[in-house]
Amino acid sequence: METLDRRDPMLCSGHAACPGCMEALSARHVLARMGPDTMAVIPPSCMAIIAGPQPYSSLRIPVYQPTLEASAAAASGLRRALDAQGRGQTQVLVLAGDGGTYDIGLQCLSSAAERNEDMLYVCLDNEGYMNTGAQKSSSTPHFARTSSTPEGKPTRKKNLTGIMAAHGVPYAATASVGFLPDMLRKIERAKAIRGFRILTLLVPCIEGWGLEDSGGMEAARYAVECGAFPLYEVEDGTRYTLNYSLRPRRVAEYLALQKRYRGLSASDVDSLQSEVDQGWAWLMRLIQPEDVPALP
Ligand SMILES: Cc1ncc(C[n+]2csc(CCOP(=O)(O)OP(=O)(O)O)c2C)c(N)n1
Ligand code: SF4
Ligand SMILES: [Mg+2]
Repeated sequence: METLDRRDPMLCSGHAACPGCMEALSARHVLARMGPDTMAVIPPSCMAIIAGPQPYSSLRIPVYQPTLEASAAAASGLRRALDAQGRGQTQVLVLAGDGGTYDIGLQCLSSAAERNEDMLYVCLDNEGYMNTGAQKSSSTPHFARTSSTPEGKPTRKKNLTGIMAAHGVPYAATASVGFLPDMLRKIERAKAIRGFRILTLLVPCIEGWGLEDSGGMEAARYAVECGAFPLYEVEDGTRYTLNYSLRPRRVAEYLALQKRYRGLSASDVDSLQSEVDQGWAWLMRLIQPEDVPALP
């Protein structure tokens, strides 16, 4: 499947991501699908490092770097300015990390969603404050070791997609570069909708998760396959659709790929499995029966 224009990429090579980074790969696909008539808003994050400073930006489109807490407000202002110039067709795309989304930017994200601002907000969720040394965020999963929770995070990961769907926004979805056709379809779908849209992409972090340089794609697939990161989409806050209904792996297999869970006790592994099972059961209660894809 040819998905990227290699002759004229929107994210150029030579950028500053770690080798094997799933965030750069995910962003490259998002940008390729959004096309050149797009303006990006990128708060402080690994993505801001990957984009780099002007005039050396690795992106072929204009980039506005606001403060960490202000992405959705900055994107709202950009949207209004473009509309005032008669450029309603230009897409406003936020590429923000989980710290800037689940935590520090949540207030203005919620406000922008409530106003149904016309933007695509993409959360590049690597489950921690990675570019400042892998501290925990409220997206970090239970028990994961970070530089600020060296004995393991004592609380669970926040359910961002559930929170954003509860705003009744036109489109909220999860996606993963490990399931590329599904992710590309969701980008296209979100691009075609007007109003507030949010995609949360799980991006395994080589450094912060303690993965092999070549291990990002495997972790991206295992996260979905064990049910820790279900693929689903929500329209207008009410219609939930599950996009991958299988669960061929145990959570333990996913944890074993990552050094951030090294030495986890068997009872903690069981607890995590139960939490993932509870999250899955919550989702199943919201899915309309006809939306569950048949097992192949
Ligand atoms: C209000 C505020 N607090 C802290 C910082 C320092 N800071 C810059 S980037 C960053 C980490 C952001 O984490 P995340 O949004 O998850 O992006 P990632 O680095 O993981 O890609 C922090 C804490 C800041 N710029 N502004
Ligand atoms: S720290 Fe993680 S997310 Fe950031 S560039 Fe490196 S691998 Fe990518
Ligand atoms: Mg992060």
